Amino acid sequence: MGMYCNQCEEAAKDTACTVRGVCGKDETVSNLQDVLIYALKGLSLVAVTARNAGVVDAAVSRVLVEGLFATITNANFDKAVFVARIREAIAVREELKKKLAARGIKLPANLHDSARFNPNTEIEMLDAWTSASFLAIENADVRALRSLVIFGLKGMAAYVEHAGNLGKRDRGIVEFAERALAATVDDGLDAAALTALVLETGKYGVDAMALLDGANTGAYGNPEPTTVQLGVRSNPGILISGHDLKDLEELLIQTAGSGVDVYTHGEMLPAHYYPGFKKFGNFVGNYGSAWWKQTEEFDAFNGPVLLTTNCLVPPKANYMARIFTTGESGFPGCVHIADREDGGTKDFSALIEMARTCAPPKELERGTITGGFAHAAVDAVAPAVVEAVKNGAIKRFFVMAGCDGRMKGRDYYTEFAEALPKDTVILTAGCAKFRYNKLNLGDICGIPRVLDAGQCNDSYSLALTALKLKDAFGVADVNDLPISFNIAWYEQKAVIVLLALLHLGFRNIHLGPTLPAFLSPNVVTVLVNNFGIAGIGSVEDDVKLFMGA
Ligand code: FSO
Ligand code: SF4
Repeated sequence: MGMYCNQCEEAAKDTACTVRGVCGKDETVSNLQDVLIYALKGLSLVAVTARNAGVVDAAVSRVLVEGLFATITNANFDKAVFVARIREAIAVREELKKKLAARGIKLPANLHDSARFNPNTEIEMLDAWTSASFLAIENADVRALRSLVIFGLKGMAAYVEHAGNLGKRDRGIVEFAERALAATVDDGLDAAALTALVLETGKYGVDAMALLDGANTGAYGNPEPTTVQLGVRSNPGILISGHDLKDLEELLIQTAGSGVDVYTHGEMLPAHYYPGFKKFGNFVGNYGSAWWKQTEEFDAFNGPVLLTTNCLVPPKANYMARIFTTGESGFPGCVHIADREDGGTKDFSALIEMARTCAPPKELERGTITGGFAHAAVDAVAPAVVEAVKNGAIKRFFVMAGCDGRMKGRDYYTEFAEALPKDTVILTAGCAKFRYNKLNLGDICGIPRVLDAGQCNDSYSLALTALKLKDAFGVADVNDLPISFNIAWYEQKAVIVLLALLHLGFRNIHLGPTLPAFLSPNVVTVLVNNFGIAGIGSVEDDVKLFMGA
């Protein structure tokens, strides 16, 4: 059968995974994910017609958002989940068709196959893969532009789902997702129209990140500068990873007073910066580092581990029984904690019971790290920052947001951070920070040289910070500020962050460690010529380049 996936930075040979994913995804899961996206395109086609006729079904947006999110790199490795989601997408599509028929509204006679195919068994679904695969799109530029839109939508869906879990929704974003997915099967759209759609995806990416920022800060307060413990205590613990703050809140409420401590891993670290979580005495600190270190770190933790989203690395046998998934994450053989009912909560009692039987976590390190410099906190220190720039104490800011990954080439980011002149400040967000947030790079007049805004979605905060600096310095164009962008990417949330930054007018963004394999040479040329997108070189050359030496 074979597979074809190139949605992340670790695509095999910088081209595509065609036999098995570097991430561990097998061909069946990969191809079912493609077929699910195909089913969502067909659902979107029907939904756009229905919406134009005033017929709206709430199930459509839920199925779209959950389905897009579930196919993100390292989220879900369980083929049964994808078989069920394909069936559900088709069932919702057919229900919508019935509603249209009842109103006498006709769909086009030449309706695209994605809105007509109707597989039921796994084998029938896999038979549809040839039509569903990106390989079915012959024109390399069209394939690249459609990939940019679809991968951007996947990242956007993750942020929309987290916001939705906190009760915040935006109809405009979901309507756009429907329209954009439907457009990716419209062979009448040329490269110019698809490029416009890519840029429009960035606009809705900004909206999605703003929605999630409002949801997180509305529920848990504005992140504030915080010192986070890296050591361990003698109680048994639960380790929580991923990005979903609602899951964390419910876990903390359910573990309070239980004698079980809670630690964060990876992208959950920034939860410590929110005032809303500081009242929990058993919320101890952060354990370990970025997602790709989890095989050693989860083993050493000794207690149960909750994955609320990606990035999940296929668990090793020695700790697999302690891995629990929830939300869109999943792995066959791991216990999946069911979604909350409307108005209800998730039930984490199985983790708490298991934790009580486990040894406390093994200490990996001691000390602290500091973060919490999201937009409100930066507002508070803005006068000091502006003064430091004006008096020459700070020469340049480096936005080094994004993702970490396991490939050797990512040592570049540690070495780059170390090589930067001492009068520069790093603005970071996302798991990319673990490459340099324990380096002890010092401070400038009390301003830490690494300012961590939070998770990857908090790149929005970094953009707001830059836009505020633009006002403070009275420059007309944000690109005239002493700010350089050297961003590390890995999966599809980074794609939507990049498109959002382009929409906000940021230019000359350097992207590494490699440029996306899903881009065609022509699309790379457009990005280079119109937006100044560039790759990375050697640390020495890049520091000179950025510092204008
Ligand atoms: Fe990292 Fe994974 Fe947050 Fe991504 S844990 S790589 S961009 O999922 O989402 O930064
Ligand atoms: Fe390969 Fe990345 Fe796709 Fe996994 S998600 S199959 S590593 S390209």
